[in-house]
Amino acid sequence: MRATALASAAIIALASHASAETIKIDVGPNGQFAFQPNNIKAKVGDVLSFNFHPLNHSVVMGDFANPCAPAKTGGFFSGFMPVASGVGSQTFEVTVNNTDPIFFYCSQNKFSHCISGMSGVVNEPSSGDTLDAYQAAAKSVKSASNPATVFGGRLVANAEATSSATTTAAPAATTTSCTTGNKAPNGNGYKRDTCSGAGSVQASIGIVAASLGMALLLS
Ligand SMILES: [Cu+2]
Repeated sequence: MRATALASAAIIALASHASAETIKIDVGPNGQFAFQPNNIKAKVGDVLSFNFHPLNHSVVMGDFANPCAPAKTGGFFSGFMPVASGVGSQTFEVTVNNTDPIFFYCSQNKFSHCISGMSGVVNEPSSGDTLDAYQAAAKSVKSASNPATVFGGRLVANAEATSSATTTAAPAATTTSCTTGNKAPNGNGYKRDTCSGAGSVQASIGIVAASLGMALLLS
């Protein structure tokens, strides 16, 4: 009996591993402030693939107890993904490590995305901490927030974007470097205009420092 149970467990583990799926979640499709689907069943090893639609959305893992705020421990943050048309040049992919409920939301405050219901859940409890309860509580939140930096997932070239986006292919590398550092805190607007700006600021500081060094040497 015990051996059979162990064997079954092993088979189930193998089977679930072998059948790990990528679950596509559209972020803001058709101009809606919503994730689609927003109530997902996932098993360990599955990958959540967030596919960004126009406007400037993000996805952040939160805790049920604090709607529209980042999870106190662990979690993930995609950064803001400005998309003019079609879908974003990169998806954000998060591997599911356990079957605990995962609440997630969009932290865009322009038009209050999370507060107006832009959130979702993976492995929703059957009662109590439900997505309905999360979204109801979100309505009384003043503003959404997100971590300072992108973490907890991978930015991956979006195959869906390559066919329609002739102009986004080249800037993709710039986007990648921005998301790891400078992009995140600047997400309240609809433009990602600070990435190159931040670089040039650093460059100017470098020049100032060099000039100071020169001045000191010369004095
Ligand atoms: Cu949003």
